[in-house]
Amino acid sequence: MENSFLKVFNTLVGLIMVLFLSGCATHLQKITPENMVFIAEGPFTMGFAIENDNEWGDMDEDPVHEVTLSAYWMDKYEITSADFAEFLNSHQSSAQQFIEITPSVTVEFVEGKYQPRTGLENLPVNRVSWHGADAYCQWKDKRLPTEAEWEKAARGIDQRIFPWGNEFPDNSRVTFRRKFSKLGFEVMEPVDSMSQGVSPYGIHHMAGNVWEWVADWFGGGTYEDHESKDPKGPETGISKVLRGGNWYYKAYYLRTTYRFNERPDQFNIWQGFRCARPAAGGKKLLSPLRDLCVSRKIEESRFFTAFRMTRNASLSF
Ligand SMILES: [Ca+2]
Repeated sequence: MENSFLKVFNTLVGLIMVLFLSGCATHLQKITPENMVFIAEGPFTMGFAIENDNEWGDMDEDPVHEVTLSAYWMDKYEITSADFAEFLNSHQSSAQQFIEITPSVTVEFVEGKYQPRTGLENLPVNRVSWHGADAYCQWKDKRLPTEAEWEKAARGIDQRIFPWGNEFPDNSRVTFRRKFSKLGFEVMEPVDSMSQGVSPYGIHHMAGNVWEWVADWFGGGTYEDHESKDPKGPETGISKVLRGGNWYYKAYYLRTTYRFNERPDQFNIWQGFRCARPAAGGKKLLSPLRDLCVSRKIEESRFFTAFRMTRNASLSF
């Protein structure tokens, strides 16, 4: 009798665990119709400790500090050539401020109309200025993420070095050390690909593919006297921040904390972006389960991922 009771009890406990874990999996994959991912209000650690044996990290990534962000939504994917062509066609009079069309751009201009190059519809748009990225996000009723929002979306709350964890990059996780002069558009991958390289929130290509514009002006000393709640960076500046590295760069630049910058009117082959949106008040109801599930995913990642970054690895950038 007692054994029967224990069997039933154990079965029920097992069933509850399965339901919980599958609930987490479903919840982690939950996205809005616009392919955005919810990131709950809360703190995370920003920056990189530059005093380390591998001599990784630049002065502007220091000091490491805690930042608390309000809840927000982040695009799960980089903006594609098809997305941006649609925007350009509705803003043709300003289009030349937003993108510079060359043979190495995934968008082309044919017979008075912008269109994605055939077969490249799901690749990221590239050679976009900051002004183009900013205008696109506003057109979608979104905005560029702040630098802090971008970094939290890339690394979560456990200070990981790359979006997938601390393992050294390879081309199964990230477009990495590829040359456009050799591979052409094959340096890039579709924006929804490489699921092994997603961030703790399931966001694709936070490392590699195209560098991503964010809202903030760049300041080398921004972290010295940072704001701890929803920081927005310097009030003005000369250049805007880009994050995440691109297909060409070495591991050092693919780190979640690396800060690049460029003038907002500059066009380069590797410039793309994604958008964010502040969360509406009611969405905070999702936070407790979300945090629990993300924490569980991070613990799994820690368990299964050995820290393989060696001193030799650091010599390869
Ligand atoms: Ca990217």
